[in-house]
Amino acid sequence: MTLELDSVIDHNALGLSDEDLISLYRNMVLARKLDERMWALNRQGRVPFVVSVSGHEATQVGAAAAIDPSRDWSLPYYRDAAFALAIGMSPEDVLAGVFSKASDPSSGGRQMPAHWSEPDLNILTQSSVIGVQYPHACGIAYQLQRSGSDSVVLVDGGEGSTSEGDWHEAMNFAGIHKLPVIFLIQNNLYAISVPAASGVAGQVADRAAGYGMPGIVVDGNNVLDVYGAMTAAVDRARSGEGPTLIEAKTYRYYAHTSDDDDKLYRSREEVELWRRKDPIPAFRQYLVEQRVLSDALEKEIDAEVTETIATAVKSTESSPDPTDPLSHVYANPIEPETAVTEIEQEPDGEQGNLITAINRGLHSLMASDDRMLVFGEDVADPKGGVFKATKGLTDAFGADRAFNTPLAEALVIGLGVGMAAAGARPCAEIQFADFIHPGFNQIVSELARIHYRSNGRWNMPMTIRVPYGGGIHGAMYHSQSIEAFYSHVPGLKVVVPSTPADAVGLLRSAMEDPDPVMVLEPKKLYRLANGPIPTGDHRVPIGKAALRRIGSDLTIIAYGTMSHFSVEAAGKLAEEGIEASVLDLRSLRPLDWPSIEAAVKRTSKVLIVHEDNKFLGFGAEVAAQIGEKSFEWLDAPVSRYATPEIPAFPFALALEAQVMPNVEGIIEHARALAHY
Ligand SMILES: Cc1ncc(C[n+]2csc(CCOP(=O)(O)OP(=O)(O)O)c2C)c(N)n1
Repeated sequence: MTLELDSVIDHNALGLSDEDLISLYRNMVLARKLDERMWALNRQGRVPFVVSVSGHEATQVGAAAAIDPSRDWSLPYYRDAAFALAIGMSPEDVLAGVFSKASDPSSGGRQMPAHWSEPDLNILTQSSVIGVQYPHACGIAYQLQRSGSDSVVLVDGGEGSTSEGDWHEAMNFAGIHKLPVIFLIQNNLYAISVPAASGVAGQVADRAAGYGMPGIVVDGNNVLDVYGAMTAAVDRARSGEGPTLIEAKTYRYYAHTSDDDDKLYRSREEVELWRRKDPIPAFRQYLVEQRVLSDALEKEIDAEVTETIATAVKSTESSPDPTDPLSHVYANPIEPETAVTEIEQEPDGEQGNLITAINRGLHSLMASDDRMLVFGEDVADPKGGVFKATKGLTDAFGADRAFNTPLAEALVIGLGVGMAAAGARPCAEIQFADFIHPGFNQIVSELARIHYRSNGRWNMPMTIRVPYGGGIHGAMYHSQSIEAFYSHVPGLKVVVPSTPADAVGLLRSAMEDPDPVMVLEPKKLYRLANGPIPTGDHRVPIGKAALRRIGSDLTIIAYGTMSHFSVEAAGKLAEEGIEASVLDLRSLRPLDWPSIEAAVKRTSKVLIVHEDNKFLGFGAEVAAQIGEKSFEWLDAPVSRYATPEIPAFPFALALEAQVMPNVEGIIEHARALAHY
């Protein structure tokens, strides 16, 4: 499939005026001179690190000219300084990143330079992680398409990034949904030192065919060629025809970054050869021939750009440094302050099980907020999820609001990032916790730290529902407990309901929270846990534990299935005269420390139970905090009952029964502790 282009090197055919041409030229000169200035600042020891754009100016300036930042979105990568300038960031903005100043609009000095972000220009924050931006672009595009907008999304990267799974997952999704996305790959022949021949099979542009979109190659050193291809792709996207892949062939003149030595892997002859194709003199020549650029105007532009940069360097270098590394971890920081001291009363509601509660909760939330989108593998009707949690949502709310994604977990999370940025309320289902691992990067490196890394300028209100845990004959890949991995991550909130009412209430709180929340659903309890299912806007606050039972001999701290088991165990312990409290944490991050502390003070003995393995499991954190902060109140060492050090539960019931914590085991551990 090819995209038909008219004569792309004739600016008249492209509808560009003389002023447009001069603007393109000035932007290219500005980017080059600023790049050279930044490189010099680095060599003078005034800035620690720079990423160079020199060589890529035509590609980036041509691309920026084809989109409108007042309505279109862009996800530029770290080499995109010329793009950033051309789309509307100022030299001061760029330099504020390089000098890591408080005024850095991208991150307030939190990220390396050239990690662009500017909500006012619809530039979504970018990280250092290669390839993660592509699913974000699709999430934004999905939301734009769904809302009937004719805006488009431009996402950039190097040819090296097209080896990442995220790129392929995004290309696939964009192709399936005919999303208004333009994938612009700046092929400069190297990914740091690795030549494209060793990193890319075939031609990047040829890959488009496999994803049902046009793939075109442009001369990335010819700004008009790039602009022509871009405007055609933008027109295509605006008119609903779908995505385009553009491969711009170009070259970078300096090393990968100021920390790299390109002499190790590129000959000087090769660099010189490419320098002869420098896009700026070539365009200058074109403008002179077209009588658009006179000597006088060229000098004027040179002088103006030089002066602009000098002024920007001066003002930025002396501007204030950032001062606060602790703010903006969460848009809604929650610090539990009061301890629970009474057994939580059940709300009113029809009796039902946990999975029914989740399904009803989702229906209620979808009905009350049309920004909410539910997606994941098999979630759409008629299947409605492998556990039926999402049953009926597609029928009730439409195929655009409750839909199946391709089998690609990084994409699922990455889509949510883009959707959240574009104003949706994404609620993703990961089919089993065991399969969330391909999405780890998108959760930990992206979703959870976007608020922090953008200095609070982007929020990520996304909920991820994850069935987890054992006890259902699920074996090694349908039984895992993943809470320790994710509770470790600042920026993420992690909750675990163990009753139908909590499932509804925590889900609502998660969906209303401006931060990403992972809801771990103990799938053993889907049908085992029964209770009232509240209707209306029942909420369970994030960061609030629940006392399930009160006894004075010891406290069992648990969550999920183990909370359920602990209540049963406490009942049996009472028959032998041991009175145990059961504290169901419900929220792992933030942790309800006041309620734990109150429990320690009340009973002086604590047993922590979880079905993850013990070493560095969540209980280690709880035990450490008790040891640190409440040691004097203890009458016995904190005890932990958890799974032995095996990778996951075996399939055979006879084997699983030996390793998964159970009611009898809780009783034994509690008894030993009570008699300590
Ligand atoms: C996931 C990931 N792996 C490795 C790196 C280290 N790294 C940074 S840039 C880069 C090369 C990228 O090359 P390419 O995508 O072609 O872009 P270019 O820098 O050439 O413009 C690598 C390997 C990273 N940042 N992220």
